Amino acid sequence: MTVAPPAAEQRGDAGRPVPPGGWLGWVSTTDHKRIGLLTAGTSLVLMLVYGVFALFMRSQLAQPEESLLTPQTYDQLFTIHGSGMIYMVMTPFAVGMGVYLVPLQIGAPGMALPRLTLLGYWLYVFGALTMLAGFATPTGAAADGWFSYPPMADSTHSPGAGTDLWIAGVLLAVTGTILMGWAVLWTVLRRRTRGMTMLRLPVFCWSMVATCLMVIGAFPALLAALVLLAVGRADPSVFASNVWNIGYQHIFWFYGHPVVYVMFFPYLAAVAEVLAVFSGRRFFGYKGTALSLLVFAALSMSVWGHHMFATGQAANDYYSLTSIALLVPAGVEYFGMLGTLLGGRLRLRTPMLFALAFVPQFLIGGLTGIMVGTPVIDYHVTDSYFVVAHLHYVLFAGSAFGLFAAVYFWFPKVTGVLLDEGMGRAHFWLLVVGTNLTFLPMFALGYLGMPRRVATYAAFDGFGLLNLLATVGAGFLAAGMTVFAVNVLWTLRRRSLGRAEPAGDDPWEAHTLEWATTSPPPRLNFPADRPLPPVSSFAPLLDLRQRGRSGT
Ligand code: HEM
Ligand SMILES: [Cu+2]
Repeated sequence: MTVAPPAAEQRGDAGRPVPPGGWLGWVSTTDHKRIGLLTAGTSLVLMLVYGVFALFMRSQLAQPEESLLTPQTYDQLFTIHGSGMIYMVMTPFAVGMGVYLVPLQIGAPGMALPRLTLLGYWLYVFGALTMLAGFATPTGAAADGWFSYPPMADSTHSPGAGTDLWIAGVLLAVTGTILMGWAVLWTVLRRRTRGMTMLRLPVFCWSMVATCLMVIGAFPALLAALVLLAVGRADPSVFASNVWNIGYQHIFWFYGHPVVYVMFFPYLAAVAEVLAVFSGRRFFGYKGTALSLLVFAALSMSVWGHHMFATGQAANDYYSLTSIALLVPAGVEYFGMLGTLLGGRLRLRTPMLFALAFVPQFLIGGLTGIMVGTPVIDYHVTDSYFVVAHLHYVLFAGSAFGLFAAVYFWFPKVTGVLLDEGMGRAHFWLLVVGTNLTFLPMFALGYLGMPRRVATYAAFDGFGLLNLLATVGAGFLAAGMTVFAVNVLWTLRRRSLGRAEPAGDDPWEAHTLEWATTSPPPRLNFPADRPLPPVSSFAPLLDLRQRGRSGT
């Protein structure tokens, strides 16, 4: 570990009292690095919890007429699994990465609005706990699926406290996410170092700008939907007519579609940074990608009705047109990634493996998204396993692979030591096999007509073999995630015993400013005795090396 030179304490935030040490120092910290780490760490722990729920579900579905779980338990598990993964894992981790990385990447000593960020973190933690508390009530946790549609979720059909706790939990956590989103956006706008114009922001920072704009623009709609649901549970007349049931869907999906990109941009951008660094090339198509992220964010608020084709209450032509228009910015981003790889000298370390797998796997998610965005196909596969396959290709085979690319890539920056490469590779291969074995058969299952959200199926349905394959795949996933957890804990343990080799400040020859400081960075991010390199592009460290090589 490197200790910050005392001079660093005097930069930028001079005069601020030195924070308390120990655990109190952590829970009350205004250091963006600690808040970012707390957020990311909490999300990873929750990912394992909700992952275990998925294993129970997959075991239940391994063969027809299985009775491991009651239908009631199954409903609770898929609801908390799905809503947990979305509200409490993939979204907060994405924003948490922003909290950690954005100030470092723009050369700032800290966040704008650090206390608001901390409040956001605590709202998120209490939200996650509140949602899980549903399991401790007599009627169990919420069981209405991650979008909690009325009338299913009203007090007549879902009388227990589980749904109320679910509403409160999501409300708290999402409020926290919104606060963090404001803080990250404000940081980009207000705290950039000299020379860091908006068009020199690293790709990851651009992804956070677009992400935070969506968080701020669309997430409040979810709060409105939740309030509507809570009011409707207290006063059943609200949902007595179909108007507000459909109204709820409109408001919900105004949030529900953009959140997909919130769980996509930061991971895509992490992948973009990894691809560039590990091919030794500048990211290709920078301006196009930055622009396409903004276009994407704007368009994202106009496509929500594609989740409602089957209701017959949304303008199909309009929504399928806007949905398919998303192909354009998505294509720009894909060309950026492929163009970066082309002609690069690839170094296949663990972060790069995850980034490379992200590219084709996410494509499967994206292309099947175009399919379900087309009403004629959607009518056939809606509410079937095809949708389950599609959403897991996007969120797991895609975003979660980006998440792991990010974890392996930035781990040495955060901790000063590298994760073990052997275990990293084992994790990677188990995940590649497991992901595709689990989720590919589900496309076929959906096509054959297996409905989603059913606790079991009959033997004569003929879904047995494909489900068995999917469950075997889940076993690979569980093994892979165990290796990952062991790798992290083992590496941190070795570090605290002083046995892990220091990674150095910039082990990957990276491009952006966070690698210009020590690993881990000092409290105010950049040692005062070490001037920041000049910023004349979005890859200042690469510029420095190239200038060094050409001798200028
Ligand atoms: C980042 C990781 C993941 C995310 C974001 C995610 C998200 C979701 C969502 C949103 C749902 C739908 C819940 C609903 O309909 O209300 C769901 C269902 C489900 N997921 Fe995941 N999931 C993830 C990982 C996994 C993994 C690794 C597995 C398998 C081992 C899995 C297995 C399932 C199963 C079995 C269902 C229930 C399907 C049904 O009955 O309709 N998920 N997930
Ligand atoms: Cu959508």
